[in-house]
Amino acid sequence: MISQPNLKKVFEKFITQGSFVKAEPYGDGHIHDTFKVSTKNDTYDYILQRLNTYVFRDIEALQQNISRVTRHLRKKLEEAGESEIDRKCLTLINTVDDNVYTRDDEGSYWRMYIFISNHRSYQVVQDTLQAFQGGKAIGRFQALLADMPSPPLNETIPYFHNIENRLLLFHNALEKDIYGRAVNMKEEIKFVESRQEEMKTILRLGKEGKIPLRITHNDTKFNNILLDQNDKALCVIDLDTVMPGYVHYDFGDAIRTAANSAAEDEKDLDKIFMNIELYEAYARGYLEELKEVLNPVEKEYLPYAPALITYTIGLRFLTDHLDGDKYFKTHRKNHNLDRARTQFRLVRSNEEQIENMKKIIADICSGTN
Ligand code: ADP
Ligand code: GN1
Ligand code: MG
Repeated sequence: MISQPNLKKVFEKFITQGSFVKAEPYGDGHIHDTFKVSTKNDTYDYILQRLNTYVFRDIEALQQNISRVTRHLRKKLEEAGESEIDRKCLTLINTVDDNVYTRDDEGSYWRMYIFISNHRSYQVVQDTLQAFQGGKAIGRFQALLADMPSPPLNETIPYFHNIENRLLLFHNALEKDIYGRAVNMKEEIKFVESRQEEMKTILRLGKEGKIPLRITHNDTKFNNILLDQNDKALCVIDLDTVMPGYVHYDFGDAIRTAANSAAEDEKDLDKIFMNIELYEAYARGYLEELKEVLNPVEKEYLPYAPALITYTIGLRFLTDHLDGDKYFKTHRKNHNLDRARTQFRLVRSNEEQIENMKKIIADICSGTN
């Protein structure tokens, strides 16, 4: 943990109207060190982040993407005549030397955003209204980014959701087994291997040209979707992985978290299942925004996306457990292993409910319900 005076010093490298009062760790992200800065004599409070350079190797390319994406979103919201735009899209703060990030004396990279005031953020979704609004938020986000002018966005993490890449990294880590942890993962290894071929379906459809690459968010965990005080869609945050992808990645990751009956790291696996009502509510919100845009093959395969992404993220947790917890922040022993087990239980629940999931999407798309 970095000391308070340093946070004040970093804060002061950014251009604001007011002055620093205090900074406190904020939120439940797994990647960056995030602080909320409270101010005085300023319209805003701020989110200050020390960026994770193990995960993001090219900060210049990362910040260039975020700058382009946030400027595009702002323009679209302005054109649509929206009010309170500072709460509806992220705003990067410039530094005194006219950049969108800075470095401290230790060489760490920092960026700052306006703090989205009066928002609600959920680790576990409580009702269908929240799920529906989450779906609207991501659907709208994708629709607003559809006409981003070229050039294409930088790939901030190459092959991020590519399952062939993830399987390769897993098998490499398993072979090395540096920390001798594989011995406690026999069930999980069997689970991974039994499904590795079928999980390549979306990638195959992409290679065959049946589903297009679009601009997707790629990290649609529910706590990256902020709702307002009435639980209405407010702002999609955590734009680090916005880059070309398949819509299934965003749909799948959102269902993984929005329709999970419990937390991502719940240890009691009997508590883990996909809540089909939350799935339906999210899908309705999402497709209300995108039904006219997606092609028939994209729609047909949406029901398979939750299992794919939940499996992929489970695989990443397991790989990080083998690697010695270098990627995701962990807060207890075997945290990544617990997370992986939860994901795999959820995949089973997805699989058990696939017919229902298909019917729901088909009904929404044909407008029969
Ligand atoms: P990570 O990649 O580590 O998940 P995020 O960018 O998602 O980092 O930020 C972590 C948390 O900080 C978010 O889940 C959210 O609670 C909070 N947060 C991030 N940006 C903002 C913002 N502009 N306004 C309010 N809260 C924010
Ligand atoms: C990370 O950044 P955060 O905490 O919202 C990760 C996602 C995982 C998620 C699992 C850049 O999301 O890919 O799905 O943890 N982000 C990155 O909770 O790897
Ligand atoms: Mg996040």
